[in-house]
Amino acid sequence: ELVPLRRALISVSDKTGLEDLGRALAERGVELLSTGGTAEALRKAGLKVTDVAEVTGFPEMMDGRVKTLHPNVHGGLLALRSNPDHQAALETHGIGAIDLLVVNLYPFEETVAKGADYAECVENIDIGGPAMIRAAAKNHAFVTVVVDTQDYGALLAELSTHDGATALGFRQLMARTAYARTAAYDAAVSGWMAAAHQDQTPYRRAFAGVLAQPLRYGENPHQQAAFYVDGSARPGVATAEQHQGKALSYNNINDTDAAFELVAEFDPADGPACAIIKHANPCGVARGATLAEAYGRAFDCDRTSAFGGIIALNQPLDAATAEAITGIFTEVVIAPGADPAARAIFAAKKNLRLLTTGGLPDPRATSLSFRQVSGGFLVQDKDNGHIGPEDLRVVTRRAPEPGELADLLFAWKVAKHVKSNAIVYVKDQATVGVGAGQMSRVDSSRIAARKAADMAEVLGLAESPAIGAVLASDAFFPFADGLMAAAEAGARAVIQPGGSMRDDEVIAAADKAGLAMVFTGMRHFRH
Ligand code: 93A
Repeated sequence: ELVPLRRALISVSDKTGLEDLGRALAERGVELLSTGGTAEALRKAGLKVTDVAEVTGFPEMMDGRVKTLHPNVHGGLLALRSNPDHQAALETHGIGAIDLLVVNLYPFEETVAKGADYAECVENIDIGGPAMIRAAAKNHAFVTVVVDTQDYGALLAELSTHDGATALGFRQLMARTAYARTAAYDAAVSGWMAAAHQDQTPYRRAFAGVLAQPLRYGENPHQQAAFYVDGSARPGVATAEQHQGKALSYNNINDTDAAFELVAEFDPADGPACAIIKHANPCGVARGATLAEAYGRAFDCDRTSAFGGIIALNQPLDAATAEAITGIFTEVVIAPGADPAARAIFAAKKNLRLLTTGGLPDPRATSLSFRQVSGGFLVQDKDNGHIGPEDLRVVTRRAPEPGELADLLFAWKVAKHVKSNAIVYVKDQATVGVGAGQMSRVDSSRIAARKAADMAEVLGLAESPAIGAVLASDAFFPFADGLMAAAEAGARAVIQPGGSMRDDEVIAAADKAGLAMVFTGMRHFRH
């Protein structure tokens, strides 16, 4: 099972750690073969290298498109050392066996991420590299393949352990890693092409991400987990810079994403907004004259649930907001930026993570969302549906007043980010009661009203803030009961998709209670 390394082919775009690796291999007497740039770097380091062109008998040609695609390379990688016919073929054709392949690919993902044009992205699709990686990985019974600069250390440790050889277990591990890399690479190409050709339909493309970080555990401590990124440059949790605090957990990443995607619905040009998330649902969302006020109003919606929550802001964190946030325990704050005074205030809170993103994502941009089911996964367009005043249909005798209309649109944006069945009460651009994730809409309606009553109690208000508030429902009311619960709680206006068989009954109930109701014609299920 131990295979001694005699001959290595190194062809790397990322030259990190190359010199040390080349030297360590040379010291073990391993012969080095390399492609142009890699050979040059190794020679500069004073090492002896054979050019791949010498091995193939062809110069690297067509701007490097054809360098290693040759039987003298692929035969050397694929020949079974245990098979006499293969050994005879090597001999007949003068092909030397290759025991170690070290390749990292043209930086396709990075080229896309930096916004390169179409032709440059195409040129950065590596062909020879993946071909060699797949060949070497197939022949892992005899060949060692390394595709990540991070694994150089492990390779050298393996060689030390086995006196210049590798064990089968190590080669298998490296082969698995290698196929994961080529699969992810092709998926990145496929995903980029779909985007470049403006075809985001969730088929005719492959899906994969690049491992960004293994996580300490998953949703629960007995679950293993990892974070994969898709290479998109979109501002968000995957691309954010973390300034302090321990590493994000699985749940943190999930909740931070939910928080930031929600707050991004609120254009900073219209003023500051804040969203506080617990278990992927908002427990408070508000606008304010200042960012600190927006936070305070979001916090007031449900002070109990906000404890240990995740806060997203649509504008850079300032000192006043930072000060207010440190009043209770918060897991994560994510914002487009943070000024130095705010950073200084947070620095005293060691467990508070601060993430900055440099901007807000466009909530109307297209992308895909995934959900795992047993035996596969579902893919769909991300819900980037958007409703403006022009899309609304007034269905009641009374039309919403301007203030109500602004609150209805606010409530609708929030409802889109609440697990179904979602009922959201809003007053003066702040949530005052959220009912989430119930199996029956009328239960969500009752919970939202009860949360508003709780808010009155906690804040010592004379009456429930649901009185005179507006309400959004993510999907239609199938019966009048959910709407009647809202009217009883004091709601004055309702936004909902419409489309129930009993719309007439629901509209009649709204008219009877003096409510203004608008239909959006679009629903926002979120399961
Ligand atoms: O253009 S290629 O697909 N054609 C090839 O035959 C080939 N062989 C290796 N690119 C090819 N490579 C890639 O060149 C490797 O995957 C590596 O990323 C890069 C190293 O080139 P250099 O040694 O000149 O820096």
